[in-house]
Amino acid sequence: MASPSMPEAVTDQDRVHEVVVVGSGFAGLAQLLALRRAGITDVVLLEKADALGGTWRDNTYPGCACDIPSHMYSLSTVPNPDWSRSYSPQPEIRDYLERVADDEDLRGHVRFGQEMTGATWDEHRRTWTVHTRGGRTWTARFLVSAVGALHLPKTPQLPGADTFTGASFHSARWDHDVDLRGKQVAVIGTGASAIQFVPQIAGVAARVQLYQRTPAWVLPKGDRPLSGARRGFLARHPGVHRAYRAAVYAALESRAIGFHANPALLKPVEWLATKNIERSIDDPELVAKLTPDYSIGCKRILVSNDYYPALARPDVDVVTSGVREVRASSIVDGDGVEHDVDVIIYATGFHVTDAYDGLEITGRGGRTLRETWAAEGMATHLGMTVSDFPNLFLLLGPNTGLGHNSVVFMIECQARWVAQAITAVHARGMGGLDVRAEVQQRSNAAVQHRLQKGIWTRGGCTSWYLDAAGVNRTIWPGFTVRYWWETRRFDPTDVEFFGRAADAA
Ligand code: N01
Repeated sequence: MASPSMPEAVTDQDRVHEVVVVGSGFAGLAQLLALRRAGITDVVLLEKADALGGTWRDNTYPGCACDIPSHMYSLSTVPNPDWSRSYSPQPEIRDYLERVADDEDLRGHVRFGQEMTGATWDEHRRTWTVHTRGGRTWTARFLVSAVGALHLPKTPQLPGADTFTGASFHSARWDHDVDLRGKQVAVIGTGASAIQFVPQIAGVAARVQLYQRTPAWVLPKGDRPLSGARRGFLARHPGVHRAYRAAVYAALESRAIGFHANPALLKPVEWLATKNIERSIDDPELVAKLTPDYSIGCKRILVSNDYYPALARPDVDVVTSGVREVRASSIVDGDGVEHDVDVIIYATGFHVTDAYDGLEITGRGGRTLRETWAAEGMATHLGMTVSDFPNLFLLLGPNTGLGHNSVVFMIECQARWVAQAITAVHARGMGGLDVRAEVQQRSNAAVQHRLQKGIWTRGGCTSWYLDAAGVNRTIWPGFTVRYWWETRRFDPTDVEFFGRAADAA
């Protein structure tokens, strides 16, 4: 806010900030913390909504919870010994992020209601100008996009969907005003979101019709309440809590051996998942419908204790013939059978490899990120920097997602590296940095080479990990410890520094 003596023109919004961070989920908050630790405090965080939390604010569907153990799904610098369960429910994770902002005094950086629509690099001033919906602009020397990898819900255009007269919504925008009691509810999709909420609405709705295109591999979830005594003990003994976190991390990381190094090691896991179906469901026809025909790990492995029991209920139908047509109050399935429907819930995932397509991010030479990636694929260095987009950093960018461990770990590696990169610019008194094209090319080629050996390429499935050309642009192909190693120290020889800071805007 402008101080009384400050001319109107030099408001917080108009002046050149050191860093603008976009998004207030785990990534945005982790970035604020890492920048502060590096002594960089002139930072504004733009948040499109009126509350913090990113995906953990937006996803409020019944049963929404973490499918990674809670003690690894939190910031290492802001440990939380107080998780109530081994896999925490969404409200607890959202509250944790609110608490991080309060306890770490981060709220002063946040500007709510500021949705980035694009950003433009000014070569002369060596600044980024961020455009927000509503026509405002924000200017900074460095721009960190922490908008998230799974934040734009994807709703398929089913034939006739616009003629449907009942309620319909995407699971990531759950409409809590729609009362499902006694309704005929159609659920489209059987991914990580659907398997969490279907057990919650089964028995509430009169009937649930679950439209499954591809079955998921589902393992039992080792979810249990964590006792007050145990939580108190971890709170009193931070060293034990750190050791516990390390043990959970090691257990998760060991899964990577099967994913990356030797997919044959996943065979026993596949056997366990098959037994999980057979143990929960008696009907052989349903067992056959729910048994995937691709290798486990090719898509994200899901965990649940109540999904299969819900599907075994007499008031839940699994429809595998597809959706031929949506009518005013029904769905005609692929076999031509018409099902009455009052509510349609789309659990159909997110725009992932096209998540940046809607943002006009214009770098050097007036070329947008969308044009660059359309021409060359989503190539980056370490998922964070793109050549000809100087002073821009992407958090959870291409090929830094995980199928086996906590993305919060990746986020913290990135936030630290970004702070180091900005510090390196400052230390040299320069205006900015741009990753060398050959470094990006080498780095990207190495990632793609390793992906060829992984289960996602050889597992016999298609998934949202792949872009339109079938190239995996989502997953980090290796142990996360390798990513930590590659990002632990910013290497100044990877980039070109340019412009004396004194000459900049
Ligand atoms: O989405 P998905 P999600 N007609 O993309 C189907 C994270 N997450 O929201 O497999 C019919 O996995 C599609 O079918 P198919 C996590 O990373 C984390 O469930 O493409 N069906 C699939 O079954 C997760 O992986 C937590 O054949 C259509 C489903 O819709 C990611 O979010 C919790 C269709 C989409 O599944 C996404 O999960 C929840 C169509 N036209 C989510 N289009 C945590 O706990 C799509 N489908 C951390």
